[in-house]
Amino acid sequence: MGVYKFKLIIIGDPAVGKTSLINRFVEEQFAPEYKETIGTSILRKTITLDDNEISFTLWDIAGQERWTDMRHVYYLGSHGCFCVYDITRPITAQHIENYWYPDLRNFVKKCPIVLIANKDDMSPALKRVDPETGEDIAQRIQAVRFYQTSAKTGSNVEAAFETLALNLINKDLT
Ligand code: G3D
Ligand code: MG
Repeated sequence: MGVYKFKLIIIGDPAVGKTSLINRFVEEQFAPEYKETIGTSILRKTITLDDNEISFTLWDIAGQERWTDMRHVYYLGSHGCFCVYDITRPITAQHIENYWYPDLRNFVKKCPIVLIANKDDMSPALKRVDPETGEDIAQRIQAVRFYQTSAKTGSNVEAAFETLALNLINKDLT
């Protein structure tokens, strides 16, 4: 039992659903605090998990995915990270390995990662990245877990956040 505060970041190509995932998780829609200088929205959410109170500060890169100048501010001090790709666009999954993961590790050496394939609600014909590919990428970037989520239906969104939180708490205890 304890009280925790974690900064989480969410990275991935434009339009994979980063903002939608955060909005789905933070149902109470407080006006997000927008930091114009660093192109980032910051939202807060507190949950109770196994008797622990966990306050998240969620940093949304908010349209500045290609803007690298202030990237170090975004990454600074993150405890955990979601890497998100769009299950209908294989290029966005490749970019996790070729771009986002190396970029993260340039700035944050160790924080745990949950890999997310978002838009799992799309019709099977449109889902062009299979789960095995997702699991392979997860292994190669040493993610603690891989989820297929839908920000639209909410499927697996809470599970992804809870997994990252539990990983951070357990890390804290050792
Ligand atoms: P980003 O923050 O990564 O750039 P957004 O992505 O959250 O802005 O989402 C980009 C588009 O994808 C949005 O559509 C959004 O509604 C849609 N989207 C996000 N998550 C899901 C999902 O799980 N399922 C489906 N079907 N669509 C999703 P628009 O049309 O508004 O651009
Ligand atoms: Mg966004």
